[in-house]
Amino acid sequence: MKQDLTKLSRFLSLILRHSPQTIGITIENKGAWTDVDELIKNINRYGKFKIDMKILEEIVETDNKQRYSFNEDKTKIHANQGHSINVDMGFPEKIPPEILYHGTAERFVKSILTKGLKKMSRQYVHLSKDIQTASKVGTRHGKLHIFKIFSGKMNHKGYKFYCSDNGVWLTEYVPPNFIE
Ligand code: HQG
Repeated sequence: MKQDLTKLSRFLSLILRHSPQTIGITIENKGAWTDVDELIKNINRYGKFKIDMKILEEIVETDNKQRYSFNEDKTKIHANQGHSINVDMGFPEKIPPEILYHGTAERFVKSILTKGLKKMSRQYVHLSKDIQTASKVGTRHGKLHIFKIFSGKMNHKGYKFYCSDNGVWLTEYVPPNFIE
């Protein structure tokens, strides 16, 4: 029986971004890398999924958001972004486009307009380069609301921006006056 790779990919997200202790592995602080052999061994030992190198390679290649990547010799793997555990991804600072978008749920709108966009449980606030991507992100939370973010103006004022390898824009905090 072919197992559901989407479910396995979600489980990988949980392990590589939020909770490596679930299967008893460790994640390096620098780059958030983890050992591939150990990951495979421990996922299998955990018992919920069956995985080998071929399946892991398939997930890395086909994941719809390109969430994961290997190092050069494929001995290590990491999630490209989205961590809640404290890791140093070493993202270089990058000049953002003038406008970025943030998709969220309507029920958060009032709070966001008062307090600004906060990173909540993650390491950064996540911003999207287009409305379509922001719609997908926001719909996960409920009735969609999309904010326009004046990222260019923020950057001019000294706010730093980063872009993950899979194209997600990241920043520490967005104050209300840069949100529309
Ligand atoms: C909201 C997915 C009230 C914020 C996506 C969001 C993304 C506030 C929620 C990535 C707030 C946090 C991240 C405030 C922020 N008051 N609510 N002051 N400030 N919020 O999941 O951006 O599929 O941590 O609007 O594609 O939704 O996991 O962040 O609704 O790239 O790969 O608090 O996760 O990628 O939710 O999504 P999240 P997000 P993956």
